[in-house]
Amino acid sequence: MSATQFTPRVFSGIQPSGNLHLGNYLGALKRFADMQGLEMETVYCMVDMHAITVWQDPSELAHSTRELCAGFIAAGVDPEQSILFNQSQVPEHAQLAWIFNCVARMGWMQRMTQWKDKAGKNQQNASLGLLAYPSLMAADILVYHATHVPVGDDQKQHLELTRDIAIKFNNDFGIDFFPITEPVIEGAATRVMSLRDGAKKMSKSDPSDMSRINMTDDADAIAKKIRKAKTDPDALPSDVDGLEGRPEARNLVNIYAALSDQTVAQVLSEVGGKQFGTFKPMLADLAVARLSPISTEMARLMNDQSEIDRILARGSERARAIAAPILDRTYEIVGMVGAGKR
Ligand code: AQP
Repeated sequence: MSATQFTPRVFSGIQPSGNLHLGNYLGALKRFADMQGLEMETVYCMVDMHAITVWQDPSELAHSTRELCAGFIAAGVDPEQSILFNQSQVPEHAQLAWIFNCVARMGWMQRMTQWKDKAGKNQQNASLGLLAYPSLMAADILVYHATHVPVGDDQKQHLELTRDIAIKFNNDFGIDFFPITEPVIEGAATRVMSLRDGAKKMSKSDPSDMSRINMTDDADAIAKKIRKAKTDPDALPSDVDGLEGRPEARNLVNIYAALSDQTVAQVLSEVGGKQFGTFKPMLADLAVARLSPISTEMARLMNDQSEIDRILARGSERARAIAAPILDRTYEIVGMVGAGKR
């Protein structure tokens, strides 16, 4: 069954694993806020159960979850218009993930790039949860029968696996029950790269803080990181083809385009021919103008943590109202006695 036969619904999530950065903002949060205007129900989640697939200090996990909630709201996600909650308060995610663990194949999980990158050479010591991560992600999406999933480019493979799980479940049980979800990977900044290495994705876990712009960085830190960002000696090109083979230049131009809501071609028509010594201060000013109000609002929201907890509890109730009947019907399809009586 294609996603078009279901009521359109958006789902996406972010791990509360600290160091929320510009890549998370441009690849995810900003787009989550924009999708609220598209007349689809929007469901957004702090995926704390994904975060613990690698070690998290308990008090830091709680802090990061609340800070991420503040980040969602400060970036424009309205907790009334959208359903905003943390994953562990909606047990249907884990319950459906178990069913999917029994549908998905080991080989599918072992092929995932993120598993290979994060487990590295030490696979025997990685958590079982890290291997099963994509199965929980499929459950996050499909427990809402979500049809559209806005994510950064790095999540493309996991979304393909979500589709494979839905197709296999539907085939195994001879029923068109789960939608075949559409990934929404669009815009100039679907893959924001490290400021220190244009071949590496900007990431929360990069040991170098200079590699990323954190959403909590102040204006001085943002300007310093952009000033010190790795570049090449040439001037900026005037057309998109001129960025070929220049990953660091491409990255900074992509960031400028995404922050200013322009295409890369529009940006290059404005800045083509300029040296980085001129372009970097322009980018720093733009980044500060866009991010400072967000970090200020995040800090304000973090002053009232009981309000954040209330928002998450209310969002979880609303999420469960959608997820519980879908899980119940799944149990019924699978043949679990007692399903359908809740
Ligand atoms: N660099 C990025 N560019 C564009 N989008 C990005 N996303 C992450 N990094 C970039 C998008 O942010 C959303 C949430 O991602 P996540 O919470 O699953 O975290 P992640 O992808 O694991 O983020 P990191 O920073 O890369 O964390 P670590 O270092 O722990 O692996 C997703 O939509 C993702 O695509």
